Amino acid sequence: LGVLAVLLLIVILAVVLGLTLREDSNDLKPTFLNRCQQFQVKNCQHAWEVFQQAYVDKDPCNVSMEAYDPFIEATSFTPSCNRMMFWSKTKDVVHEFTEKKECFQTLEDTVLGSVLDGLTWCGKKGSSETFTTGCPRWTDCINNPVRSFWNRASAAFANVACGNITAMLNGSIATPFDSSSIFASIEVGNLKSDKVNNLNVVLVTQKNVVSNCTNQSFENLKSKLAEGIKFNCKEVPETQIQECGSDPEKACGSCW
Ligand code: N1C
Repeated sequence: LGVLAVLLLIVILAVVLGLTLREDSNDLKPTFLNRCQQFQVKNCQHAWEVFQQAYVDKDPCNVSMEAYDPFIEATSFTPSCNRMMFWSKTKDVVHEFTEKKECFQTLEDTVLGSVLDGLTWCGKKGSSETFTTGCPRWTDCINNPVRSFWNRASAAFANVACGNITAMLNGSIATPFDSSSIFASIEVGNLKSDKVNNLNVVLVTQKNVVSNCTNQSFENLKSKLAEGIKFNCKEVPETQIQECGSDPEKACGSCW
């Protein structure tokens, strides 16, 4: 009886371990659905299926931005004018701030950006599966599923932007407006002058300030902005942004 009990225990352990490992090696779908359900989306299962169609059964270096068009349509959202926040090389400070204070909305605060933030995925030719390992990295090839997604989603976010918009850029690097970034190469060119009045750059500075608002790269930014969209820039210490985020008394408009 003792031997049987031990055998049974081993079988149970093996099954439990097997199930956990399986979920670990392919956890994109549950993560996607869980995050999707935090938003008022009617049909998250449908959104998942439309999303998958962009890259399954395809060479993972040959997925275009346009492949995500149906998914972008399925998750369309209403922009909150005057509250939209763009960023480049400032991901942590931006999200720490938007999480604490509901002054601004980044792409990751919408269902479209939230469901895939921080994740990696790809398909394979001849397979109907989604993989989360062995996928091309960001620079391995241009048309990889993750990069094409962020390019497409960012274009959609910028396309509907309206009112006064804000962008947090990094003052601790030599080129805060870097032409290879998504902000520079996709978002700025997709802003529409009939909807956007002002682009307010918040240049986040740390102890050692490397660039200020007179940085040469901002000339490049201004030249890429559609005529009619005004440009503003303000240098703001990172500590000031963090303090304002944690201070419930501070109004959104008085942070910088
Ligand atoms: O290339 P970036 O920044 O300029 O892209 C940031 C810009 C933001 O304004 C967002 O609206 O583009 C949008 N965006 C995301 O929302 C996003 N979430 C997560 C772009 N990239 C995003 N990621 C991941 O961050 C993505 O996988 C890529 O690798 C980085 C880009 O960050 P960056 O170079 O600081």
